[in-house]
Amino acid sequence: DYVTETTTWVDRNFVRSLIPSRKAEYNKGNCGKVAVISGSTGMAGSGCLTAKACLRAGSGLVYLAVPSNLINVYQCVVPEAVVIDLKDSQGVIRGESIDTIAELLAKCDVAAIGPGLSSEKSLYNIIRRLAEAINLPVILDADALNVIAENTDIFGAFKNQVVITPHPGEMARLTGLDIPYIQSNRIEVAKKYAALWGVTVVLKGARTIIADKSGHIYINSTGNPGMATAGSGDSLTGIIASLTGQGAQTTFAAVAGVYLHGLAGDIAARSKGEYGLTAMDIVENIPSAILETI
Ligand code: NPW
Ligand code: AMP
Ligand code: MG
Repeated sequence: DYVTETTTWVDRNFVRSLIPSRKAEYNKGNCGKVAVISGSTGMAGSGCLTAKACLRAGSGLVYLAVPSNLINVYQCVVPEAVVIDLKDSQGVIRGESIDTIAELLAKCDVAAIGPGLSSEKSLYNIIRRLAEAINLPVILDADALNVIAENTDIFGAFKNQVVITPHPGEMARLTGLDIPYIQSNRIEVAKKYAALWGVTVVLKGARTIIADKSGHIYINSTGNPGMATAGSGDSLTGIIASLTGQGAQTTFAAVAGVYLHGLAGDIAARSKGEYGLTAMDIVENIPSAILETI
Protein backbone atom coordinates (compact mmCIF):
# COMPACT_ATOMS: atom_id res chain seq x y z
CA ASP A 1 0.00 0.00 0.00
CA TYR A 2 1.47 3.32 -0.92
CA VAL A 3 0.61 6.82 -2.01
CA THR A 4 3.54 8.95 -3.18
CA GLU A 5 3.56 12.42 -4.60
CA THR A 6 3.21 11.09 -8.13
CA THR A 7 1.79 7.56 -7.90
CA THR A 8 -1.14 6.00 -6.06
CA TRP A 9 -1.71 2.26 -5.66
CA VAL A 10 -5.47 1.89 -6.02
CA ASP A 11 -6.75 -0.43 -3.31
CA ARG A 12 -9.88 -0.66 -1.18
CA ASN A 13 -8.65 1.88 1.35
CA PHE A 14 -8.13 4.49 -1.32
CA VAL A 15 -11.31 3.80 -3.27
CA ARG A 16 -13.78 3.62 -0.39
CA SER A 17 -13.36 7.36 0.21
CA LEU A 18 -14.06 8.15 -3.46
CA ILE A 19 -17.48 6.52 -3.79
CA PRO A 20 -20.12 9.26 -3.60
CA SER A 21 -22.36 9.03 -0.55
CA ARG A 22 -26.09 8.46 -0.95
CA LYS A 23 -28.02 10.74 1.35
CA ALA A 24 -31.25 9.62 3.02
CA GLU A 25 -33.33 12.28 1.28
CA TYR A 26 -32.04 11.68 -2.26
CA ASN A 27 -34.39 11.06 -5.16
CA LYS A 28 -33.44 9.70 -8.58
CA GLY A 29 -32.75 13.20 -9.83
CA ASN A 30 -29.94 13.62 -7.29
CA CYS A 31 -28.24 10.36 -8.19
CA GLY A 32 -26.99 11.39 -11.61
CA LYS A 33 -28.63 11.71 -15.00
CA VAL A 34 -26.44 9.89 -17.51
CA ALA A 35 -26.70 10.05 -21.29
CA VAL A 36 -25.34 7.00 -23.09
CA ILE A 37 -24.60 7.60 -26.76
CA SER A 38 -23.68 4.20 -28.12
CA GLY A 39 -24.70 1.27 -30.25
CA SER A 40 -25.38 0.56 -33.90
CA THR A 41 -26.93 -2.35 -35.77
CA GLY A 42 -24.96 -5.45 -34.75
CA MET A 43 -23.43 -3.75 -31.71
CA ALA A 44 -26.53 -2.85 -29.72
CA GLY A 45 -25.20 -5.06 -26.94
CA SER A 46 -22.43 -2.61 -26.13
CA GLY A 47 -24.90 0.17 -25.28
CA CYS A 48 -26.98 -2.25 -23.20
CA LEU A 49 -23.89 -3.18 -21.18
CA THR A 50 -22.92 0.46 -20.68
CA ALA A 51 -26.42 1.45 -19.59
CA LYS A 52 -26.86 -1.56 -17.27
CA ALA A 53 -23.49 -0.84 -15.69
CA CYS A 54 -24.55 2.76 -15.03
CA LEU A 55 -27.67 1.57 -13.26
CA ARG A 56 -25.85 -1.12 -11.25
CA ALA A 57 -23.31 1.49 -10.13
CA GLY A 58 -26.07 3.71 -8.77
CA SER A 59 -27.26 6.14 -11.45
CA GLY A 60 -30.68 7.64 -10.86
CA LEU A 61 -31.63 8.05 -14.51
CA VAL A 62 -30.06 6.64 -17.63
CA TYR A 63 -30.98 7.93 -21.08
CA LEU A 64 -30.03 5.93 -24.16
CA ALA A 65 -30.04 7.75 -27.49
CA VAL A 66 -30.24 5.13 -30.24
CA PRO A 67 -31.20 4.69 -33.91
CA SER A 68 -34.93 3.92 -34.41
CA ASN A 69 -34.43 0.31 -35.48
CA LEU A 70 -32.74 -0.55 -32.15
CA ILE A 71 -35.27 0.93 -29.74
CA ASN A 72 -37.00 -2.37 -28.99
CA VAL A 73 -33.71 -4.11 -28.23
CA TYR A 74 -32.76 -1.47 -25.68
CA GLN A 75 -36.19 -1.27 -24.07
CA CYS A 76 -36.29 -5.04 -23.57
CA VAL A 77 -32.73 -5.51 -22.33
CA VAL A 78 -32.58 -2.36 -20.20
CA PRO A 79 -36.18 -1.63 -19.15
CA GLU A 80 -34.98 0.89 -16.54
CA ALA A 81 -33.44 3.16 -19.19
CA VAL A 82 -35.29 5.96 -20.96
CA VAL A 83 -34.73 5.42 -24.67
CA ILE A 84 -34.51 8.41 -27.02
CA ASP A 85 -35.35 7.82 -30.69
CA LEU A 86 -32.75 9.21 -33.09
CA LYS A 87 -35.27 9.17 -35.91
CA ASP A 88 -33.05 10.01 -38.82
CA SER A 89 -30.47 7.36 -38.11
CA GLN A 90 -30.60 4.11 -40.05
CA GLY A 91 -28.75 1.66 -37.83
CA VAL A 92 -25.96 4.10 -36.98
CA ILE A 93 -26.02 7.52 -35.36
CA ARG A 94 -25.60 10.20 -38.02
CA GLY A 95 -25.20 13.95 -38.22
CA GLU A 96 -28.94 14.64 -38.54
CA SER A 97 -29.36 13.51 -34.92
CA ILE A 98 -27.12 16.19 -33.49
CA ASP A 99 -29.91 18.48 -32.25
CA THR A 100 -31.73 15.63 -30.49
CA ILE A 101 -28.52 14.53 -28.82
CA ALA A 102 -27.57 18.10 -27.79
CA GLU A 103 -31.05 18.59 -26.31
CA LEU A 104 -30.66 15.38 -24.29
CA LEU A 105 -27.20 16.31 -23.04
CA ALA A 106 -28.44 19.71 -21.89
CA LYS A 107 -30.49 17.99 -19.17
CA CYS A 108 -27.87 15.42 -18.15
CA ASP A 109 -24.98 15.49 -15.66
CA VAL A 110 -22.57 13.40 -17.74
CA ALA A 111 -22.33 11.70 -21.13
CA ALA A 112 -20.77 8.37 -22.08
CA ILE A 113 -20.03 8.33 -25.79
CA GLY A 114 -18.59 5.62 -27.98
CA PRO A 115 -19.21 1.93 -27.30
CA GLY A 116 -20.44 0.19 -30.44
CA LEU A 117 -21.03 3.40 -32.43
CA SER A 118 -19.44 1.93 -35.60
CA SER A 119 -16.88 3.62 -37.79
CA GLU A 120 -19.42 5.88 -39.54
CA LYS A 121 -17.41 8.85 -40.85
CA SER A 122 -19.84 11.57 -39.75
CA LEU A 123 -19.16 10.63 -36.11
CA TYR A 124 -16.15 12.92 -36.03
CA ASN A 125 -18.28 15.95 -36.84
CA ILE A 126 -20.96 14.91 -34.36
CA ILE A 127 -18.42 14.70 -31.54
CA ARG A 128 -16.79 17.98 -32.58
CA ARG A 129 -20.13 19.82 -32.60
CA LEU A 130 -21.18 18.27 -29.30
CA ALA A 131 -17.87 19.31 -27.71
CA GLU A 132 -18.60 22.89 -28.70
CA ALA A 133 -22.29 22.79 -27.73
CA ILE A 134 -22.18 21.14 -24.30
CA ASN A 135 -20.63 21.83 -20.94
CA LEU A 136 -20.69 18.59 -18.97
CA PRO A 137 -18.11 15.91 -18.19
CA VAL A 138 -17.74 13.32 -20.93
CA ILE A 139 -16.41 9.76 -20.97
CA LEU A 140 -15.12 8.85 -24.44
CA ASP A 141 -14.54 5.20 -25.36
CA ALA A 142 -14.22 2.79 -28.27
CA ASP A 143 -15.47 4.22 -31.60
CA ALA A 144 -15.53 7.78 -30.27
CA LEU A 145 -11.77 7.35 -29.78
CA ASN A 146 -11.33 5.68 -33.14
CA VAL A 147 -12.81 8.65 -34.99
CA ILE A 148 -10.95 11.15 -32.79
CA ALA A 149 -7.71 9.42 -33.82
CA GLU A 150 -8.16 11.30 -37.13
CA ASN A 151 -7.50 14.57 -35.34
CA THR A 152 -6.82 14.68 -31.61
CA ASP A 153 -7.04 18.51 -31.60
CA ILE A 154 -10.71 17.89 -30.82
CA PHE A 155 -9.77 17.28 -27.17
CA GLY A 156 -9.11 21.01 -26.88
CA ALA A 157 -12.69 21.80 -27.92
CA PHE A 158 -14.36 20.25 -24.85
CA LYS A 159 -15.42 22.83 -22.26
CA ASN A 160 -15.55 20.40 -19.35
CA GLN A 161 -13.55 17.42 -18.03
CA VAL A 162 -12.90 14.51 -20.39
CA VAL A 163 -12.03 10.91 -19.48
CA ILE A 164 -10.85 8.59 -22.24
CA THR A 165 -10.77 4.80 -21.79
CA PRO A 166 -8.60 3.30 -24.55
CA HIS A 167 -7.41 -0.30 -24.63
CA PRO A 168 -3.86 -0.60 -26.00
CA GLY A 169 -5.19 -1.00 -29.57
CA GLU A 170 -7.21 2.22 -29.33
CA MET A 171 -4.27 4.01 -27.69
CA ALA A 172 -2.12 2.91 -30.63
CA ARG A 173 -4.60 4.48 -33.08
CA LEU A 174 -4.78 7.70 -31.05
CA THR A 175 -1.03 8.16 -30.66
CA GLY A 176 0.42 6.49 -33.77
CA LEU A 177 2.61 4.39 -31.45
CA ASP A 178 2.61 0.61 -31.79
CA ILE A 179 0.97 -1.71 -29.24
CA PRO A 180 4.24 -3.36 -28.03
CA TYR A 181 5.76 0.08 -27.36
CA ILE A 182 2.67 1.20 -25.45
CA GLN A 183 2.64 -2.01 -23.40
CA SER A 184 6.33 -1.64 -22.49
CA ASN A 185 5.85 2.01 -21.46
CA ARG A 186 2.33 2.08 -20.07
CA ILE A 187 2.89 4.66 -17.33
CA GLU A 188 4.97 7.04 -19.45
CA VAL A 189 2.55 6.86 -22.39
CA ALA A 190 -0.56 7.45 -20.27
CA LYS A 191 1.12 10.34 -18.46
CA LYS A 192 2.44 12.04 -21.60
CA TYR A 193 -0.86 12.00 -23.49
CA ALA A 194 -2.98 12.98 -20.49
CA ALA A 195 -0.89 16.16 -20.24
CA LEU A 196 -0.77 16.73 -24.01
CA TRP A 197 -4.51 16.34 -24.55
CA GLY A 198 -5.64 17.78 -21.19
CA VAL A 199 -7.73 14.70 -20.36
CA THR A 200 -7.75 11.82 -17.88
CA VAL A 201 -6.35 8.75 -19.63
CA VAL A 202 -7.51 5.29 -18.53
CA LEU A 203 -5.10 2.93 -20.29
CA LYS A 204 -6.84 -0.43 -19.94
CA GLY A 205 -5.43 -3.94 -19.69
CA ALA A 206 -3.92 -6.03 -16.88
CA ARG A 207 -3.04 -3.37 -14.24
CA THR A 208 -4.99 -0.50 -15.76
CA ILE A 209 -3.19 2.84 -15.46
CA ILE A 210 -5.06 6.09 -14.86
CA ALA A 211 -3.19 9.33 -15.56
CA ASP A 212 -4.62 12.76 -14.87
CA LYS A 213 -3.59 15.83 -16.83
CA SER A 214 -1.40 17.11 -13.98
CA GLY A 215 0.79 13.99 -14.16
CA HIS A 216 -0.50 11.95 -11.23
CA ILE A 217 -0.59 8.21 -11.88
CA TYR A 218 -2.96 5.63 -10.37
CA ILE A 219 -2.30 1.89 -10.72
CA ASN A 220 -5.24 -0.45 -10.28
CA SER A 221 -5.00 -3.55 -8.10
CA THR A 222 -8.11 -5.50 -9.19
CA GLY A 223 -9.12 -7.54 -12.25
CA ASN A 224 -8.22 -10.83 -13.89
CA PRO A 225 -7.71 -12.27 -17.39
CA GLY A 226 -11.30 -13.55 -17.40
CA MET A 227 -12.14 -9.91 -18.17
CA ALA A 228 -10.52 -10.24 -21.58
CA THR A 229 -13.98 -10.86 -23.06
CA ALA A 230 -16.27 -9.00 -25.47
CA GLY A 231 -18.09 -6.07 -23.92
CA SER A 232 -15.93 -5.89 -20.80
CA GLY A 233 -14.76 -2.36 -21.55
CA ASP A 234 -18.28 -1.22 -22.45
CA SER A 235 -19.33 -1.94 -18.87
CA LEU A 236 -16.38 0.03 -17.46
CA THR A 237 -17.49 3.11 -19.40
CA GLY A 238 -20.89 2.87 -17.71
CA ILE A 239 -19.42 2.63 -14.20
CA ILE A 240 -17.19 5.68 -14.68
CA ALA A 241 -20.07 7.71 -16.13
CA SER A 242 -22.29 6.63 -13.26
CA LEU A 243 -19.86 7.70 -10.53
CA THR A 244 -19.27 11.01 -12.32
CA GLY A 245 -23.02 11.60 -12.51
CA GLN A 246 -23.29 10.92 -8.78
CA GLY A 247 -20.86 13.73 -8.12
CA ALA A 248 -17.38 12.19 -8.10
CA GLN A 249 -14.66 14.34 -9.67
CA THR A 250 -13.93 12.78 -13.07
CA THR A 251 -10.44 11.38 -12.34
CA PHE A 252 -11.66 9.91 -9.05
CA ALA A 253 -14.68 8.45 -10.85
CA ALA A 254 -12.26 6.84 -13.31
CA VAL A 255 -10.04 5.49 -10.52
CA ALA A 256 -12.94 4.14 -8.44
CA GLY A 257 -14.68 2.88 -11.59
CA VAL A 258 -11.66 0.91 -12.74
CA TYR A 259 -11.22 -0.58 -9.26
CA LEU A 260 -14.91 -1.57 -8.91
CA HIS A 261 -14.99 -2.97 -12.46
CA GLY A 262 -11.96 -5.16 -11.70
CA LEU A 263 -13.40 -6.24 -8.36
CA ALA A 264 -16.75 -7.08 -9.99
CA GLY A 265 -14.77 -9.25 -12.42
CA ASP A 266 -12.89 -10.87 -9.54
CA ILE A 267 -16.15 -11.62 -7.71
CA ALA A 268 -17.69 -13.04 -10.91
CA ALA A 269 -14.61 -15.26 -11.35
CA ARG A 270 -15.15 -16.78 -7.89
CA SER A 271 -18.25 -18.56 -9.16
CA LYS A 272 -17.88 -18.55 -12.97
CA GLY A 273 -14.11 -18.92 -13.23
CA GLU A 274 -12.01 -16.90 -15.64
CA TYR A 275 -12.99 -18.99 -18.67
CA GLY A 276 -16.76 -18.67 -18.59
CA LEU A 277 -16.92 -15.10 -17.33
CA THR A 278 -18.92 -12.74 -19.58
CA ALA A 279 -19.29 -8.96 -19.59
CA MET A 280 -22.83 -9.16 -18.19
CA ASP A 281 -21.41 -11.18 -15.24
CA ILE A 282 -19.18 -8.18 -14.52
CA VAL A 283 -22.20 -5.87 -14.66
CA GLU A 284 -24.26 -8.12 -12.37
CA ASN A 285 -21.47 -8.12 -9.77
CA ILE A 286 -21.01 -4.34 -9.59
CA PRO A 287 -23.38 -4.16 -6.58
CA SER A 288 -21.32 -6.78 -4.69
CA ALA A 289 -18.12 -4.94 -5.58
CA ILE A 290 -19.53 -1.73 -4.12
CA LEU A 291 -20.69 -3.58 -0.98
CA GLU A 292 -17.22 -5.10 -0.51
CA THR A 293 -15.60 -1.69 -0.93
CA ILE A 294 -17.62 0.81 1.11
P1 NPW B 1 -4.11 -7.44 -31.29
O1 NPW B 1 -5.13 -8.36 -31.85
O2 NPW B 1 -3.52 -7.93 -30.00
O3 NPW B 1 -3.10 -6.95 -32.25
P2 NPW B 1 -10.70 -2.90 -31.78
P3 NPW B 1 -12.97 -3.78 -30.24
C1 NPW B 1 -5.93 -4.69 -29.32
C2 NPW B 1 -17.65 -2.73 -29.80
N1 NPW B 1 -18.01 -3.94 -29.08
N2 NPW B 1 -3.61 -5.63 -24.82
C3 NPW B 1 -5.88 -6.07 -29.91
O4 NPW B 1 -4.89 -6.08 -30.92
C4 NPW B 1 -16.76 -1.73 -29.11
O5 NPW B 1 -17.46 -0.91 -28.20
C5 NPW B 1 -19.29 -4.33 -29.16
C6 NPW B 1 -3.10 -5.58 -26.07
C7 NPW B 1 -7.26 -6.28 -30.49
O6 NPW B 1 -7.29 -7.10 -31.66
C8 NPW B 1 -16.27 -0.96 -30.31
O7 NPW B 1 -17.24 -0.03 -30.70
C9 NPW B 1 -19.75 -5.49 -28.57
N3 NPW B 1 -3.85 -5.33 -27.17
C10 NPW B 1 -16.17 -2.02 -31.41
O8 NPW B 1 -16.91 -3.13 -30.94
C11 NPW B 1 -18.81 -6.42 -27.90
C12 NPW B 1 -5.14 -5.10 -27.00
O9 NPW B 1 -7.03 -4.02 -29.93
C13 NPW B 1 -7.67 -4.90 -30.88
C14 NPW B 1 -5.72 -5.14 -25.73
C15 NPW B 1 -14.75 -2.46 -31.69
O10 NPW B 1 -14.02 -2.62 -30.47
C16 NPW B 1 -17.38 -6.19 -28.34
C17 NPW B 1 -9.19 -4.84 -30.80
O11 NPW B 1 -9.61 -3.51 -30.77
C18 NPW B 1 -17.00 -4.72 -28.38
O12 NPW B 1 -16.85 -4.17 -27.09
C19 NPW B 1 -4.91 -5.41 -24.60
N4 NPW B 1 -5.41 -5.46 -23.35
N5 NPW B 1 -7.05 -4.90 -25.86
C20 NPW B 1 -21.21 -5.80 -28.62
N6 NPW B 1 -21.61 -6.98 -28.15
O13 NPW B 1 -21.99 -5.00 -29.09
C21 NPW B 1 -7.26 -4.71 -27.17
N7 NPW B 1 -6.11 -4.82 -27.86
O14 NPW B 1 -10.30 -3.19 -33.17
O15 NPW B 1 -10.81 -1.49 -31.39
O16 NPW B 1 -12.02 -3.75 -31.50
O17 NPW B 1 -12.27 -3.44 -29.00
O18 NPW B 1 -13.68 -5.09 -30.28
P1 AMP C 1 -12.33 -3.59 -23.94
O1 AMP C 1 -11.18 -4.17 -24.73
O2 AMP C 1 -12.64 -2.20 -24.28
O3 AMP C 1 -13.53 -4.48 -23.94
O4 AMP C 1 -11.83 -3.52 -22.44
C1 AMP C 1 -11.40 -4.68 -21.78
C2 AMP C 1 -11.54 -4.52 -20.27
O5 AMP C 1 -11.14 -5.74 -19.64
C3 AMP C 1 -10.65 -3.43 -19.72
O6 AMP C 1 -11.25 -2.86 -18.58
C4 AMP C 1 -9.40 -4.21 -19.33
O7 AMP C 1 -8.65 -3.58 -18.31
C5 AMP C 1 -9.97 -5.53 -18.86
N1 AMP C 1 -9.00 -6.59 -19.12
C6 AMP C 1 -8.70 -7.12 -20.32
N2 AMP C 1 -7.73 -8.05 -20.19
C7 AMP C 1 -7.41 -8.09 -18.87
C8 AMP C 1 -6.46 -8.84 -18.10
N3 AMP C 1 -5.65 -9.74 -18.66
N4 AMP C 1 -6.41 -8.60 -16.75
C9 AMP C 1 -7.20 -7.69 -16.19
N5 AMP C 1 -8.12 -6.95 -16.86
C10 AMP C 1 -8.22 -7.15 -18.19
MG1 MG D 1 -13.93 -1.45 -25.71
